[in-house]
Amino acid sequence: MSAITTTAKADLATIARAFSLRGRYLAGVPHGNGHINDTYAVTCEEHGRRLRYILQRINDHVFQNVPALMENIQRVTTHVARNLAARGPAVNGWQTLKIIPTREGAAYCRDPQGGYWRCYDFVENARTYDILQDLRQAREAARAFGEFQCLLVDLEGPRLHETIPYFHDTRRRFDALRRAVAADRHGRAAATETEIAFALAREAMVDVLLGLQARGEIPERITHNDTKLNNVMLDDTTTGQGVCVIDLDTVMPGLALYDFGDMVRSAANSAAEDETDLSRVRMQLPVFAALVEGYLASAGPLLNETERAHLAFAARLITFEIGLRFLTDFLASDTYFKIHRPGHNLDRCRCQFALVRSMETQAAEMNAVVEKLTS
Ligand code: ADP
Ligand code: GN1
Ligand code: MG
Repeated sequence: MSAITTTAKADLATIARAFSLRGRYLAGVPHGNGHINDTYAVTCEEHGRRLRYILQRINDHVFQNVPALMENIQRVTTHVARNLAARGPAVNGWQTLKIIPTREGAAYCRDPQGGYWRCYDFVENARTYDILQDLRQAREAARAFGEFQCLLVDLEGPRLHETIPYFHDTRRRFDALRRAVAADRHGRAAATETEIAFALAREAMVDVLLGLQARGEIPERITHNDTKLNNVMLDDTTTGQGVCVIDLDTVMPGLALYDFGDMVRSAANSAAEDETDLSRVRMQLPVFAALVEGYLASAGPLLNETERAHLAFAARLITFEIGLRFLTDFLASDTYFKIHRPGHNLDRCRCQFALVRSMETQAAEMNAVVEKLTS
């Protein structure tokens, strides 16, 4: 059922050896819960010491220009590393992802089937969470994503490549759903009438941030664009602090509000992203407040008044947008997001829409939190 392709163990060892890893290859095992790439933790041994790396097959169905994507990541990681070094040694234990080049010095290699592979240093003494454990984690995760935006404001050179054009164009996401419903190529629309009606009733939301951007009221910035909770590593030994922002495939021009919104979608949900008992799905206001607090602590000075005024709305919009995407993928017979059971994308969609509803009923409280923390 899972779209995870099984890479034979022997292949993984061969691919690992294409990179400049230290030590002797011991093992490689699937790692993490990403929906897009195939991720493996690789262990090597050097002088009796174990070292780990992340080896990833990049999803080239989703990312159609891998060389451009890797060029972005190289520029971004080099720039963040330089800015961190300028701040002095290991300020707050902050790190950036480090690309391990191939033995030929390239940022990625290809396997005999044409698959694209890259390798990163494993960020040790830290981990990601699919579900938030406490308010401190919310503050730390949001602070780290905000910090990441700050570290990129002075990125020099040409505009970054758009690795997925119109990624957060909610109007296009909405229209794509409408087209998928009309085509109904896999006969799945009848099972989703309630969700389709929920989506269509909220069309008015989809143009709000696009309109503000078109009118120049909110600026384009370099943003992460995939700020879900499990894309930031938090120290799991002593401090609990944000250590490293990962999953940089979608770092490109975007809106700060999309980044903030996706933090709320993924961290403030009281349940898992694919929870089927919708009575358990709720937007937790104290978590929202901790996210606002953490995000403002780092990115606050960057934001203009219009951005600040739309923080709560952005959370609702992005949750709606991801719900639209899960539903569209369900109707298209699950070709984009990895699934682990039949109907998985529909379950995810229902959960996102339940979260949207929860945010709608708490909109006034969410805005009051923002007002209090920004005044
Ligand atoms: P996807 O695009 O599929 O979400 P990610 O790049 O987010 O792929 O990687 C999937 C998971 O692997 C992450 O959520 C994280 O748990 C883990 N991971 C990724 N990169 C690293 C790294 N450099 N060090 C440690 N763990 C990592
Ligand atoms: C994907 O790659 P991952 O699992 O961190 C997706 C995001 C969605 C998210 C929903 C490139 O994120 O846009 O919000 O799933 N990434 C891409 O969980 O489409
Ligand atoms: Mg990820």
